[in-house]
This record gives sequence, C-alpha cells and structure tokens, in this order.
Amino acid sequence: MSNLEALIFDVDGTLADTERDGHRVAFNLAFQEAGLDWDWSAELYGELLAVTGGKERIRYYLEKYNTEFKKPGNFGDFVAGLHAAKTSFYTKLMSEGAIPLRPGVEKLINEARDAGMRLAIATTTTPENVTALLTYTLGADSIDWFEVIGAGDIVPAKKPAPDIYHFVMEKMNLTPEQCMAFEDSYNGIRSSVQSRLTTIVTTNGYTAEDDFSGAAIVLDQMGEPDAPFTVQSGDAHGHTYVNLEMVRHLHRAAHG
Ligand code: XBP
Ligand code: MG
Repeated sequence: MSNLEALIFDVDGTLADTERDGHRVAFNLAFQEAGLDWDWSAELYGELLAVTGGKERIRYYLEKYNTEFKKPGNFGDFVAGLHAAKTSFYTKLMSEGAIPLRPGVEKLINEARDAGMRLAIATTTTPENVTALLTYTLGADSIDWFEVIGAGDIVPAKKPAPDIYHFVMEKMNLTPEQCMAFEDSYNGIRSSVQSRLTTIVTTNGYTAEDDFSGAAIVLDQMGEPDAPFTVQSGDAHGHTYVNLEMVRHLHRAAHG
C-alpha cells in the first residue's frame, strides 16, 4: 500500500467554472478585435470543448463549423495571434473577478496544505491563465502552494493524452499510487486514468453527461459542510463534502 502524498488538480471546470463565462467570452472578444464575425454561442462552445487547447479549438472550429473561411497564408501565426489576444482578454476578466472558485475548492486546498500534502496542477490551459485565476481567487502567494504547475504547450500532446500528468508526476518524483487527481471532463479523466491515477470527478454544466468510466467517484461539486454534494456514481463512504478524510478513504479503496 502507498501513502497518499499529493493532490493534482485540473483547472478549467474543476477549480473554477471558467469555460462558458471566461474562456468563451475571451475568445469572442479576440475575434471581435480582429474584425472577424465569429461568435461562439454557449451551445456551440459545448461542442468545441471536444478539443482541448485554445489554438487547437480555433483550428477545429474552422475545420468543422466554418469551412468557408479563407485561411491566411501564415495560418499558424494567425491562430497564435488570435490566441494571444484571447489570453490577454481572459486574464483581464480574471483580474476583474469574473469567475470564483467552485464550492469546496478553497476549503480542500487549505486543509491539504495544513496537513502537509503536496499540491500540483495539470491543465491544458495557458500558464498565464492559471496564474491569473489563482492570483485573483486565492491571492498571489497561492501560486507557490503548487509545487508543479503543468500547463499548456509544455507537453506536445494535450489531454486526453496522459502526458501532462506524466510530466507533473515525474517532476515531483511520485508514482500514480501516491497521488489523487481531480477532473471534470471526459478528456480530463481519459488523461488521468491513462496515467493510472485514481480520480475524483466533479461535473459541471458542460460535462454532466460525459462518460466518466474509471473515476473513483463522480460528484456534482466538492461541496461544503452546509452545501452537500450529490453523488452521481460511486461510494462517498458517508461523506457529504470532499475533505481530506474522504480523499484518503477513496485512495485506500483504490490501492488497498
Ligand atoms: C481546458 C481547456 C483549455 C481551455 C482554454 O483545460 O481545454 O484549452 O478551454 O485555454 P483543463 P487555452 O480543463 O485541462 O484545465 O485557450 O489557454 O488553451
Ligand atoms: Mg477541465
């Protein structure tokens, strides 16, 4: 049996509900600024989430939903430029406090820190976005609470590939048996499960119907003492919100 040493968090959808009112809005602002008439509705964006990574998502949109668009010769630069503008709109939105952390996230992080648990992040989003979200929710110091922040293009293959989790565990010199992952989406759990990580899933509006095969438990949120989670599948062992005791319980159940 391995001891639980670290918690590894996904960001978008897990720490905060950033997609619909954060990333999507920032993409649309970048399109507008560039003089493009593209407008990603909340519904269309749900379909575009099939592909992780903002640059990859723009390409996917043009391949599947806007095939009429005449791509400029320097297409790679064009996409990168649009995406850089999107990142700057996104970080500005965060600085205005547009998106709070999801219920129970801050409580669990604080409890884990007090217990000396090691913390890390494994996300496909751009590093600046992680810094902005943490800074404007938990405070600038919180960036240092995470021993490794694995983000964006640091690995060539984004989720659902397992690469980002491998990267984080290698940097921390930990095995999957020593960690617990937190995810919210199909692409996320494919990535963590392929990395052999036990995974707690908290769903959101975009991911509630996703296939979460391989999850240790699927919840609608982490929950708080006065606002319990709803279990969508799995055994919460009598807990009503995610705390370290519950995380350890699920870890033991998975690893014996
Ligand atoms: C979610 C993603 C990201 C964001 C957009 O990442 O797929 O691509 O939607 O961010 P995760 P960028 O759930 O792994 O945190 O535009 O910076 O890629
Ligand atoms: Mg996610």
